[in-house]
Amino acid sequence: MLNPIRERKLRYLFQILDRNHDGVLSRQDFEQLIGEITKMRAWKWGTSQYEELHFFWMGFCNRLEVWADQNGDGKITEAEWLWYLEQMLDRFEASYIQKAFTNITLKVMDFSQDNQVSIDEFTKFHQIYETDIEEVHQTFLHLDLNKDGYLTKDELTTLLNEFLYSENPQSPGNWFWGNPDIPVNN
Ligand SMILES: [Ca+2]
Ligand SMILES: [Ca+2]
Ligand SMILES: [Ca+2]
Repeated sequence: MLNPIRERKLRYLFQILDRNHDGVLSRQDFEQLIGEITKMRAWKWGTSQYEELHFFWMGFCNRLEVWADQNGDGKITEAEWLWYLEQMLDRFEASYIQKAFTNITLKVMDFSQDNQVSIDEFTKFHQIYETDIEEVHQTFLHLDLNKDGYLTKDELTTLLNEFLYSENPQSPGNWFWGNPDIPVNN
């Protein structure tokens, strides 16, 4: 059984990934996500950045279709998502997925390509989600563990790990995808 704090975070992540808001995850959501990011970054089809982003998210989508979609209807329900993650996160492959995700996330947010994410870059990235600017700044302050004004790969690695595994309601990584206290719709 997933601890309630972890379950709440993973349900929150499900909602973020459900880009077309139809209550399930499907290829459409991942195609839309890739479209949103590549449009924002002006990454053209065929460039290495586009390929890497596409490879990660469609690879993740394929994985969900094979391992999480229990009834094979091409739609991952929230229950299937939680069932899959609970098992996958305890397996060794989880560390590979986390590493690939951290690398691609850093590239997506690092407009200046100096291998770290400033608050301006972070804000620019969150325009995709139309998140309130105050909320974005508050999120950044939680995530910037050493308070130097930048998110580094080490920080993102620690934060993602906390998001996925921490059962402590105070862990900064709970903020990885924004304010974790926003209620989850049913
Ligand atoms: Ca969807
Ligand atoms: Ca940067
Ligand atoms: Ca920092």
